[in-house]
Order: sequence, then C-alpha cells, then structure tokens
Amino acid sequence: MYKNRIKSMLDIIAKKELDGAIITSRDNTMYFSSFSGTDSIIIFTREKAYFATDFRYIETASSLSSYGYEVVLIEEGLKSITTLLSKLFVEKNIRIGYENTVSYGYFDSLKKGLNECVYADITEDLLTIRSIKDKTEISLMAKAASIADMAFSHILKFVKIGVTEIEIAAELEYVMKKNGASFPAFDTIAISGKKTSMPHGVPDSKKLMNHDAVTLDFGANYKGYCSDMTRTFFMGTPSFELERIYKIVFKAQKEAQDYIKENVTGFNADKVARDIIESEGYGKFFGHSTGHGVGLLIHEEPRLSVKSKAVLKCNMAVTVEPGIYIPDLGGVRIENTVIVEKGGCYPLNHSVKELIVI
Ligand SMILES: [Mn+2]
Repeated sequence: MYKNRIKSMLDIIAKKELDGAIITSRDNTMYFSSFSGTDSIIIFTREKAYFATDFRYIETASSLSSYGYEVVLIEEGLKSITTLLSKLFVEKNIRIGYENTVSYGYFDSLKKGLNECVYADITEDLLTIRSIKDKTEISLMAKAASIADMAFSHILKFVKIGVTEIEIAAELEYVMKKNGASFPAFDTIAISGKKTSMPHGVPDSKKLMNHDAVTLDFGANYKGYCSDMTRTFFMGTPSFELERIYKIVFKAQKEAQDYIKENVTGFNADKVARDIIESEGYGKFFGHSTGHGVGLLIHEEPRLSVKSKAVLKCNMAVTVEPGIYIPDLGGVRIENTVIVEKGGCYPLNHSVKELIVI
C-alpha cells in the first residue's frame, strides 16, 4: 500500500517533469509513510524516497525501509537536512516540488541546501491523490465515524435541562477517547438555543433550557483519520418554525445524499440541497457550502459548493451537511460523511437523522 503511495508521488514528479519533491506537512508525511510523529521530512528524487527524522523517532522510522524508504537520522537539526538535500540535488536549476503549507521560515532554511532551484507547488496534486481513499483508509474512517455514533447515542442519554454546553462538549470528547479516538477531529461544537443560528458557535457555560435546539458538530480522529457528523435535536417540543426548518434541512440532506454517486459534480450535489432550501424561502439562511472532503484532515478535496469544479469519483469521502440558520431564532444542521460509489453512496455515520425530542 505505501509502496503504491510512493509510486503515485514518483508519478507526479515524472508528470510535472520535476527532479524531486520535499514533503514536510504531517498529513502528507503520514500519508506516504504511516509515520505520525512530528519533525520528519520526506525527500523524493526521481527514483527514490528518503525519510529523515531525529533520534526520538528513529527506531519507529527504521521499519519504513520495508516500504522502500532510505531512513536517514537527523543528528544536527536543519543542518543535517540541508546537507542531505545538497547531496541529493547537486546540479543547478533543478525543479523541486513543495507544499504551499510549509512555513516561510522553514522553507527558507531548506533552500540553503539547494542550488538555485525552480520550485513547483504540488499541493493540489497531493490533495487530488488523497481525495480517493483506499480500503484501509475507508475502514479507519468508518471506525472514526462509529466512535462518533457511539458518543452521540451516549449524549442523548446524558443531556438534560441545566447541563451546560461545555459539559456536553467535554462528555462527547471523553466518550470518544474512551472508545479509541486519539483526539477530537476538530474543536467540538456543542451549542444550544438561539446560539444554534451560528454555524460554528463555540460552547460556553450556557445551560440547556426547555424547548432549546441543540446542535452537535463533532468527530473523532482515529489513527490519523477524521470523522465528521452533525445532529440537531430538541429539549422538549421545538417551536413551529424550527420544526419546519428541521423538515426542510432533513429533506435537503437526504436528497443531496441520495443524489451523490460517481461522476456527479460537486456543484450539482450542492445544488440539490440548495434548491430545496431556496424553494422553501430559506436560501439566504444557508450561507455555507453543502460539503467537503474528509480524510487525514477535516477539510480536504473535493468540495460540494457553488464554486466547486470537482467531479466525484468512487471512494471519495465527502460530508453532506446543509443547514438553515436564523439569527435570534436558531438553526438546524444535519451532516453525514459518505463514501462515493458507482451507483450511489453510503454513509459512514449511522445515527438517526429523524427529528429527536428529548
Ligand atoms: Mn463538516
């Protein structure tokens, strides 16, 4: 598997007529090596891959030679890396691929090991490779999603009037960790009442009150892979308008999810949800995109949005998460993460989407 991933990088190098590439981001070093420690760097030449890390990780990293890596010990920090670079790339005016997420300071230091290079941004190429998940990735993501499902069913029993948003967020994260999550996939959103009109509101000491909507947007990171789900439920009967909004969001989420399959566009998947919400008169209250890719990072390619140029392919993982948010009233969002297949898609999350009243 990792040999295939290394091969896909060497293919990018060949296709873009590069002499090599430098990979420094944690998500990409993980993708190409399974190595999750910090402070490591992968250097690709046209033929070979070098994995460099320091003393703390060298024992773990030594196993990477079975994937075809030459493992290099960094003894003197950056100096060791620049020395390695200057050995690997001797000539002038060679072309090196880099990620645009690398910090300017770090990149500037790396340049000292290279001779007047031409730099090519390969960030997009890497995102494209990573947008299609292999079997191992899908099973890790399914596990991350099932951890979130477990936490959600626990929370439905845990919540009661008077519990604070922070207590709910902490409980969610605790239960996810107890069930195998390394950490939350992103800052847990647990908001209630009128605050649910803020798509990314921050949990605070607000207590749950009767008739409150409660929106939970959260996920687990399991062995590097993220899950992402959102549910809105109600503490006692919702107001007439919020119940109506729930039904519209439910329909938009369901129809967009039912629409998704291989070769549909990210634009049209977004349009299915957006048209339903607009036709009910709530278009201007749905101010974000319908979905995004998920994987090693919580936001990856492809996007399901009005600006998307993406065409969905088998084994892409995307969220489907329409919402309606009305200032001073509240909001509803329902989100599943799905895997695209030839004739449809299937959700990784299995928590009920129907309206829940506690
Ligand atoms: Mn999401």
